[in-house]
Amino acid sequence: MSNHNYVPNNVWQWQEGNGGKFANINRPTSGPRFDKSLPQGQHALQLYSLATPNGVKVTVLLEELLEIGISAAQYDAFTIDIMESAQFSSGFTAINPNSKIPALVDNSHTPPIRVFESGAILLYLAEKFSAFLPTGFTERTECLNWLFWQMSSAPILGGGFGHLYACQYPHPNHHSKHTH
Ligand SMILES: N[C@@H](CCC(=O)N[C@@H](CS)C(=O)NCC(=O)O)C(=O)O
Repeated sequence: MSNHNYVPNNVWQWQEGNGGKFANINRPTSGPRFDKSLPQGQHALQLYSLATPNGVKVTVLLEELLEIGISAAQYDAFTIDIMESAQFSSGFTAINPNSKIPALVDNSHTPPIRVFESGAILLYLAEKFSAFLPTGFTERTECLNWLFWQMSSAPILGGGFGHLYACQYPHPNHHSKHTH
């Protein structure tokens, strides 16, 4: 939608029908919108996710950990259907108040540890299993450089750019009469 006369409010008031699919369902408040607990499997690691680029980062790492023989990385994976608003259930918001997949629960701790944000989950798993994160100070720093790069810059170069360009901002040709 092209709307270059848009002036942001000082305080964002959520209004129904204010944009695309996810602009409509995201609100300036967090917390559960309905009561439903999460399913739980048999392994210590419980993953609540979906096969989106943010979601698959975590399953790729879990599978790589299993591949190098770390059997404690076995996990149960449950689909959170974000198109059906499953991210707003009481169970899911308890493990990620920001209502975004992926989210992980580690039941090998008492009380269980919740982890959200795909980058935080990657770091958590790498540290938990002492794998794929270099221990040398210099190498660890370089690895974290790229971890934070992929969290912040990569989405803007990839899907984020397309999403914002197509959905949020006016087409550049609408900006100025002087566009070639
Ligand atoms: N920075 C977050 C982004 C997660 C994210 O944007 N997840 C999307 C799917 S890829 C989502 O759950 N969207 C649901 C919504 O916006 O309601 C991360 O890396 O974990």
